[in-house]
Amino acid sequence: MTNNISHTIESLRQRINDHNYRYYVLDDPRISDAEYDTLFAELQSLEKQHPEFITTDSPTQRVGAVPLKEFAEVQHDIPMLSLENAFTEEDVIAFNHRVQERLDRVQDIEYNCEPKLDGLAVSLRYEHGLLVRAATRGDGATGEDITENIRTIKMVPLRLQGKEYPPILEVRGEVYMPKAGFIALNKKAEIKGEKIFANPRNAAAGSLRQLNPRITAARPLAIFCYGVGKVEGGVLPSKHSDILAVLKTWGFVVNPEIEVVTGIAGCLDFYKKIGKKRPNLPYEIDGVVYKVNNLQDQERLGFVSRAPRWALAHKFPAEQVQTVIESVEFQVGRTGALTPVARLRPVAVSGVTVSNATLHNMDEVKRKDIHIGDIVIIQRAGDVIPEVVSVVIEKRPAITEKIKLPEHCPVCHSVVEQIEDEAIARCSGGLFCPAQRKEAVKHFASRRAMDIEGLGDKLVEQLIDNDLISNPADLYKLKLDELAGLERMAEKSAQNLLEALEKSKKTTLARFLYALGIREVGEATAKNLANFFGELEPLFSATVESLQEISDVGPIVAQHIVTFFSEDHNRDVIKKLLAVGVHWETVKKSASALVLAGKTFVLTGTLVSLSRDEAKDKLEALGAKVAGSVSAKTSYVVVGADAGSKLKKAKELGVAVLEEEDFLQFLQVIAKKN
Ligand code: JCF
Repeated sequence: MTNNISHTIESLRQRINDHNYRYYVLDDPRISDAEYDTLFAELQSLEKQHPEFITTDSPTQRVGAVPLKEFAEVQHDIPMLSLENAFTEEDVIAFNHRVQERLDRVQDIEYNCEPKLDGLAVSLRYEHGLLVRAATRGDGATGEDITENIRTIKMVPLRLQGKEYPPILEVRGEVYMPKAGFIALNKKAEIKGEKIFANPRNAAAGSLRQLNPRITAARPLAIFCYGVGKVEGGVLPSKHSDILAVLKTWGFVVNPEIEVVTGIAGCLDFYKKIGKKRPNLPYEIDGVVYKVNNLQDQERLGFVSRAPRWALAHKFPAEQVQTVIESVEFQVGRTGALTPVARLRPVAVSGVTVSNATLHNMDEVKRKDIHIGDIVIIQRAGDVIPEVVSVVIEKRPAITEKIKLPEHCPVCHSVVEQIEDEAIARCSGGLFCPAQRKEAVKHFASRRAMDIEGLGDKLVEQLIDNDLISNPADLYKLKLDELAGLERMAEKSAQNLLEALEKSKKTTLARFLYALGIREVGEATAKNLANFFGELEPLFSATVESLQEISDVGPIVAQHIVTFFSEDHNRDVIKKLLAVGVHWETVKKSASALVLAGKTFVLTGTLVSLSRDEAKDKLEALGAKVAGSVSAKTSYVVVGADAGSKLKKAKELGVAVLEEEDFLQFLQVIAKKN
């Protein structure tokens, strides 16, 4: 009897999954919504009577029961790359040239073309056909575990169709919010007086970053899958387009606009065709993506730092509109840089009201000959801050005002320095300048830095304006009553903030280094520094020369790092941060970052001041290999007393020989370098 019921339940699930597949993947539903709802209700009722048969992949189980406390980190098996951008036809032609050159091919290349969605890249991991984990892209190497939220998206199969899928399958795609859903969501939010999202991308991002999957479930999210990541135990087709076709058979939704074309002409035709269709597509796109279709070719092309050489995002031009510059203000950034910002008569650009635009710097103002009162063309491209493209000179009014760089910082009144040959003017006030303090603290607290939840920009400004803090270390000294005394701050939020601060103390060296806001040290460089040094202390005495051994660190960044750590103020803040309990686990140095990586040592004879094992440990800790016999590949032979045949062999082969004293000195020098 129970066997019978479990059978009925299972067959209902199959039918529902099949209808889902027909609806979303094949776009060919066979039953009405009402009939579908009936099946679904039937399954729900049976599962209610027999909860022992509920499985997590049942279509009724998309929404998890409890909200999460936080998202766990997910390490991507294969990095999630981003795409190189092209803005002009020339860029695309150059891309195709590079591809042909690298492949040593004169024939036209076959490309897989697709619309480029403006959403969020995610990774979906299936084990034996069941969805086990979904993650955001994050920085490409590490993302956040958003499994519970992804499960709520009906277009994502919880269980794969068919049988031929690999036992381990990671599929990648773009989660987005369709235009209609976005408009409906904002309408509802407006009625309820809730937050309005600026655009569908932000709405999709905000919806996926909910700790409570019930909220995500109520948001109209969708997905298009565009590729695979880690695959184990199965063989996939050898063309990208065929992989997409097989993904469809397993239940993944792939964009129906995707086409395979030949050569650059095919790509540009596709671009034009999709550009025409763009206003009528039910989702926002910001360009198209071209991918070399042959996977063997993809492999040969490889990738550069963050993007594959076999793919290109060809962006649509940003929407441009005209408006008036009503005034210009100068903003002071984290590093003291003064940025002229135009206050505009508000206009709508790609669905967003814009009232400010950056003028970048005074060189740009001069080059574009921008005056206050001018009619200008502004544009907004993706996430980028709106910018002034040009002045409509024939519409210039009789009276306009020239834009002048202030002599004194608008915030702290310190002298403004303009270094010759540098476009950027800076406030000389350093951390005496509240603007720089504010920006430094905002950066310190940000999600990719110390990730202090609840410490938003407005609050940082309040804290500094009220003299409650003057540097990041002061944050950790804040008291409940101080916080609760602030305007618009409830006791509960104050308590939450203190908890978030406490939580943020446990961090990683890479995050900490990034959080310090050293000029030109972004996340990637911070990570490289952390991997290379493994701890903080060596950075205090690192030199411009030694820093340049780290990948991505050139002379300028190296100088910024040295300058930063040589400033008393900065050392002091770091000391205070460590004293209040900011900490991290020691980073295991990656072997290739160690100074003796790739070097082989042979130890022979009796050493006096340390045992051979100790010597071996020391060498290995610096990345060296210690071998038993001498060969042409040996880098150094370390000889103690009574060394025999190995010393002789070293001399024959011309391998460098270190006596004990030299060796000890060598170790000392090297240890410093590391
Ligand atoms: O639609 C997209 N935003 C999109 C992003 C499409 C793709 O085919 C992508 C991508 C990011 C990386 N492919 C890669 C490799």
